[in-house]
Amino acid sequence: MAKPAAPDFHQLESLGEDIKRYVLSILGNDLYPPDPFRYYSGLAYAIRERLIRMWLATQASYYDSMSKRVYYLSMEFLPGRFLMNYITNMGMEDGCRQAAADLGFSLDDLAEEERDAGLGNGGLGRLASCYMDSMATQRIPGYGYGILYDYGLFHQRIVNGWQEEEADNWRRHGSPWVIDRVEHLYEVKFYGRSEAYTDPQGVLRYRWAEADTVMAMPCDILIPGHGGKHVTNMRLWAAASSTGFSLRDFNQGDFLGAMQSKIHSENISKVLYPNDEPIQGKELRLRQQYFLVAATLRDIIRRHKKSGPGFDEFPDQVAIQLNDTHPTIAVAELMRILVDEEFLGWDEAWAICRRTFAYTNHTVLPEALETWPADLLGRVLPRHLEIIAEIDRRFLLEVAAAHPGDQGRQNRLAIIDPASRRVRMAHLAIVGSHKVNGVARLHSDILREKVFPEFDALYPGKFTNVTNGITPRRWLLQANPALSRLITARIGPDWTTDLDRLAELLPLAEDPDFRKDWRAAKRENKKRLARYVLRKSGMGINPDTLFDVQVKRMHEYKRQFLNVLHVVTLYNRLRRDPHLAVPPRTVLIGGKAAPGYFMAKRIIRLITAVAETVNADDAVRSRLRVVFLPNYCVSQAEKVIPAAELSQQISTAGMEASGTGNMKFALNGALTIGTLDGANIEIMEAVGRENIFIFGLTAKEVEATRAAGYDPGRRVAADAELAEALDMIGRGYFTPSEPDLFAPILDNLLRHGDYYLVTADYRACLEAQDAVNALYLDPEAWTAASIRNTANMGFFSSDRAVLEYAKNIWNIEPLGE
Ligand code: GLS
Repeated sequence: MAKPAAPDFHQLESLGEDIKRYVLSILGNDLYPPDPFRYYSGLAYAIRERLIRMWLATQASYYDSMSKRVYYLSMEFLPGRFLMNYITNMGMEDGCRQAAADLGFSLDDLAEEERDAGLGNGGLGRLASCYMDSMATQRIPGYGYGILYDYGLFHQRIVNGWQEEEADNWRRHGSPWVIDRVEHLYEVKFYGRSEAYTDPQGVLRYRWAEADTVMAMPCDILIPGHGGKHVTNMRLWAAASSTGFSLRDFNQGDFLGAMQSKIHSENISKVLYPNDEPIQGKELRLRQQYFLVAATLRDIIRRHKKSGPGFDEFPDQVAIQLNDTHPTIAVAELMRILVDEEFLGWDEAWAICRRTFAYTNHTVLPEALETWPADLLGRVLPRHLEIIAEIDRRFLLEVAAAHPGDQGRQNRLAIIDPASRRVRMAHLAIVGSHKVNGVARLHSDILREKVFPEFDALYPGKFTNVTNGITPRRWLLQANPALSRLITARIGPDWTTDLDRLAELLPLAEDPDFRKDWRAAKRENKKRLARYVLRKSGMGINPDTLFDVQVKRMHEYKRQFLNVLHVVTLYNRLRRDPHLAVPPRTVLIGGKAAPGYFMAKRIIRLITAVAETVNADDAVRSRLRVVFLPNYCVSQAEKVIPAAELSQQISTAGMEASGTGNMKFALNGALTIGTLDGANIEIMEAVGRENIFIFGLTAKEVEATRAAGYDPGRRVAADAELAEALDMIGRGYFTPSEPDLFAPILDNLLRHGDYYLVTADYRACLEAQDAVNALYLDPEAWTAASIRNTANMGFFSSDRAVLEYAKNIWNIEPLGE
């Protein structure tokens, strides 16, 4: 029998009618007056329907192939907006533009109606979303698992120059992308106690008694791969009270008490924690972590049992990737399920665990390496603490066997720190996994050599590197239509799924016509950004200036302050010499500070103060402008990055694990000014030393400088421009009515040793900026360097990264067509 023709899931002909039908039937709205939000929603539902059909087909093919799957466990995903991503990945852009136009709208305006899904803090969550896109595109059978927070990362407003936080109620108007699966609820337990009992065979066993329960409801968000044939999903859990499901409490007459406990339960998925000061003491955060893990493992095991094989084959069917230490309690949970519920022996269960889990470390900042007080963990998860203690006991026997008599080593490696009685989640993750990876070569080296050297010695080969990547679909194809069109016109469309193909652009760097087109694309993006800035802040910026951009979370190690010192120095130079031979510049800075991070918030205030002064000064008016972009988020990044010409990646070397913004900028043809930190090093190797501005201390020099007892005072005394800039900031030049506002920043620098070595790298940074100016004054040479940046970024595709994970860590083959 002939194979039936593949169904056309896209069905563009009926799109316009479908949109109208959804406005009426789902939203319950009139078609008139034509409100853009309604039509955005109608379009979204029409796309959703097509996507669901394709997703069902993909899932059926997974079952048919019985393939091993990967589960990417992450407390954060940062997808941003979905609509345009779905449309581009499904190849429906032209059809949707037409349908929108027929209804009297522009597709871009409809897309602007969508609120970002901001369920992550920054790079770590965005990386998870890029990996989802790449797994779907590369046909790696896998799922993302996370939490459906009601409130994502806060919305940032700038009021009188200061950051203010507002709740991000992103689903207030509903979200067409979230598919609630009310029929698949799981129970998750907390508190209670661990109870020993003897089973009928006389074996001593444990069970979890008198626990509270919360329900976990799965909500799916679909992820189409590029080309639209393969659709996967992330499953995000929402907490629901068990009270709503068993009426026992109500029937006993305690209505308000029951409601109280309902609220308590539902709090679990209420809000994403900003990566603030220590969150380790926060019980709710621990409950969130366990909530994700418990519900996810139930789902994985359900699927595993459905497909047939026993538990000894579990690691051949299941790979679980721990995205940072946040979901590490999964190690103890899988042990609990296998030993207490499936009655496997400890050793057998432990072997399964280790073969199943792998752990990605994303930071070496000591405050981010999670530890939980053992008594808190034991109260919330009593049986898990016992299991962790047993894992620890057995592990320390291993350590003792390898290094007899070395008690110090045992104490350093212990999972439960004997001195503080805190559970070191990174140690649990390392011990319970078969692979541990860092996210850029330097970072992975630092993990092995500095952070976990004794683990590396104990487990040779366990530590490895997978340099991060970004999806070219969102970060070039979708975000930068002008450049994408130009690239595709020259080398064809295959670069979107095979980014190494961009290397075919290299010879075109020598072609003056191509350079002209390249500049025109950049200029179009700069104009688009200028319109956006005008709309959002009422401020005009000139597209014929150098767009110098630093957008990322505010943190001292990322050194936005060093950027400010450059701005102030440039300002001083321009005031002294209005004819200075430098290109006019627009400096754009954006980023959120954690709500409790005093210093980061003050640096935002400093940026806004410098901006006010500089922008009001007629003496430099056409030469220098400074803009703070409020509420940096994924959808804003999509406008900012394609317009950037200079990308600031200037962290203190050794402190930025990888960075991924650095990759997005370079892919879009911005030149990087940066330190030898994180993935900047690999970017430099890829694009060529002459196409990037590298400055400052290396990671090794940073270490040596700190060890030798760095004296910022001497450095400042020897550098008149630096002294002048610091003096202006310190004595209130930019905030005359509050002259002491920035004293804490200067104190940190001058009295507390300048831990982030801003003063140490200042002069080198300025020299690098001189080189930037010189090159920018030669537009042909600048453009050629810009083309070479884009052309050499193939390695940084997240397709490459997930294929490396699949081969070296998950042991999974991509599915065939
Ligand atoms: C981070 C690092 O700080 C970034 O350098 C890295 O690019 C990112 C993804 O690996 O992970 N770690 C973290 O806790 N937040 C991050 O953005």
